[in-house]
Amino acid sequence: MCDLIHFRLEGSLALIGLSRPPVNALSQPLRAAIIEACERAAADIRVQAIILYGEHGLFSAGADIGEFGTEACFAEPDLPSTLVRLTEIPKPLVAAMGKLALGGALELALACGYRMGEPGTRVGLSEINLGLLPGAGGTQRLPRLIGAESALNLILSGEQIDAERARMLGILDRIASSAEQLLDEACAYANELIECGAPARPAEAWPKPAEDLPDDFLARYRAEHEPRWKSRLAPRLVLSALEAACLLPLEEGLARELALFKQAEASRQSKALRHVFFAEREAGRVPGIGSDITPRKLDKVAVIGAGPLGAGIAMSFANVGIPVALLEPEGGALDRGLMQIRKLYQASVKHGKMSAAQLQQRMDLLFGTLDYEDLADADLVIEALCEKPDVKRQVFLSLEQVCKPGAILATGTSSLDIDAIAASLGRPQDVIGLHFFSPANVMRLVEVVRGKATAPEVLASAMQIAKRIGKLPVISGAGQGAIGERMLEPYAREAHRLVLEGATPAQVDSVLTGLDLNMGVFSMLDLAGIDVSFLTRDANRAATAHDQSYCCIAQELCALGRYGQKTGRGFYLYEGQNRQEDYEVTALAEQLAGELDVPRRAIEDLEIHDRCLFMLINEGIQLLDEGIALRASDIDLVWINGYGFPAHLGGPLHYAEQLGLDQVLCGILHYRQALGEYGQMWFRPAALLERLVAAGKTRIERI
Ligand code: 3H9
Repeated sequence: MCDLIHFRLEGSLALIGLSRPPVNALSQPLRAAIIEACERAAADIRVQAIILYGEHGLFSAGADIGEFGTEACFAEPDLPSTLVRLTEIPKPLVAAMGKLALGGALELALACGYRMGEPGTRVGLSEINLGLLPGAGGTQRLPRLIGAESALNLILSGEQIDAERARMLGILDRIASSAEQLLDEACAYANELIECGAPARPAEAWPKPAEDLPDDFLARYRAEHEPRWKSRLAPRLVLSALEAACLLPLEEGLARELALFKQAEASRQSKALRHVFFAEREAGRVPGIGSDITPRKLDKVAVIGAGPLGAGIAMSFANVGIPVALLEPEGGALDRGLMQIRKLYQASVKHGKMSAAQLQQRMDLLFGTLDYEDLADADLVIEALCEKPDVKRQVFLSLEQVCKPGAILATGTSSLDIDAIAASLGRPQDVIGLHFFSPANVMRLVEVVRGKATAPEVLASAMQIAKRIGKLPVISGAGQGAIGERMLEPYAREAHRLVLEGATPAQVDSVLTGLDLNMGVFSMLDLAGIDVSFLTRDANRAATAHDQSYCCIAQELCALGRYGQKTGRGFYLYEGQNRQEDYEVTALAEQLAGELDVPRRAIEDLEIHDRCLFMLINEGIQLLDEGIALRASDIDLVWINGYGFPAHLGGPLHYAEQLGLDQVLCGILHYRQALGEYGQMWFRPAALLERLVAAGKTRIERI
């Protein structure tokens, strides 16, 4: 038997251990080995029951994602037929599911007649996160086990549920007393099955999965949920597969599921989401930071600034049990910040997401202070104040005086150059940027900004602590803003200019949300505060002074005190939850265009798409060329997780590859000509884009 399987006999039992670290992904060789082992056990007259388990504890993370899009995915034996073969074995199969059974792994367990977990086991059909649907029987066998409605919810959410919930739903028959006991207790279970003459597979709990549901259940479900799916394909295919489970015999349902799975696997959306999956794993690898670098111990954290951003950051640490000092120079603001945190936790208690005792534990970890001296023993200090260079400089000078040697001094700046901050201090090696996104207790992304002098172990520590608090850290080089803000600048500039030339904010936003972005530029600016982006622009005024039209509408709105949602008026008018177009903004655009001699015209949606997106993409490619971003995929992660770019488009640079790099270059050159002086000013293709197209490359990489 090959290395991928450990096979042994114990009395009347055959024990088949999957051994393909790290996660027993069900690649073609492992599938072949599973069939071979199961058939050997089936043919052995001494064997009366078979146990499948994970040799190193973990059961399996499902199909091998690296095989999708390649011939290996359906190379014989493919997963669907492997599992059909297992269901035909006339002896009871018990899946002993240690730690994790996701996607195809849960389908493997569903092909076994009996299933057992341990207290820490998590199970789920997570294919939807990869733009797929379960393709090896999950959409057909799960509804027959737990009913159509529960199965649909599990498949569409991609949620991983714990062992107890899996048992309540009927996915697990039993839970072992501990992870260590799982295999022994699975053997005992199998022996019981033999003793009582249990069939190889028990009767289906839900032979008619939709029996207790109204006839129009699926149609209503679709009507209710479809708006949230936007243009995603996979949820729609899941519904079709569930419909098959409800209407067709198993064999026909499996055939239908397979056809739908193949459609999803071949789709651009799934390709994009698979790109995102591997991008997330890649982002954690930092050239030059290997296992020889020991991160510093970070047990005590301090956050400066109790505004919404600082409060959210403080909560992220308290949520994982790390004590946090929250400093605010003004007592009233500190009280408001702490109160806000309590309110957010109270809302979680109300929604059943945490207990009152947990709320208190977290509040006990938060310590409000007005005094810098209280930060003397902090291992990591994160400044989260407004984007005013002088304020930040002053804060860092204070920190330098009070913080112990070796403490990491982090700035949460989105737009200032951290090298300039570090240069004014005597310990620049301890300075780093940690750019959180609001609301920081919810948003996953943290840009970890590496200054020229940042010590490798400071970088390693920052990456480690960000992961510890459940964030996705992405490394960026320093400059006027990190990856996200640098790209936001030309994208937002173009949106503003389009309004000056004749588009409306609502038209621009609807083109962007039509692409499935969470928000358009102007809704985003209104939410974040036009005054906040004013400060960012102000810090970078010299670089844009040659263009008088540069974001001039936002400048005027700011001067009028129209800061966005918080003042009830910005690019839009707000009344309670309602947002309306504001014709005064159009009038303002007309007036400014007249003053600046910018001709106004009707603007096509395609032009809005191309100008905003091509400028975004071009800046991303430029950042890669400058080495600010380590990888194109890091840029995609920043925009997906920080700016609401749809993951099923794979991020802006993956999207550019789908559009065709030559098309993007062609578009930029077109507008460089078509927009006259303005085009000459801003539509300059990144040198790397030109090199990539000249070299006939279709992927974005540094060359
Ligand atoms: C499916 O099953 C389709 C079927 O219905 C039908 C088929 C016909 N494949 O994340 P980590 C690698 S769709 C290949 O860093 P963690 C991962 O790349 C599949 N590789 O660790 C990494 O490699 P590296 C449904 C995989 O502890 C290493 O394992 N399944 C797979 O934070 C460690 O991973 C899923 O969607 C895989 N399936 O998280 C599960 N899984 O070290 C996807 C992991 O070289 N996986 N790797 O970078 C996960 O959610 C997480 O990886 C997991 C571990 C929770 C398992």
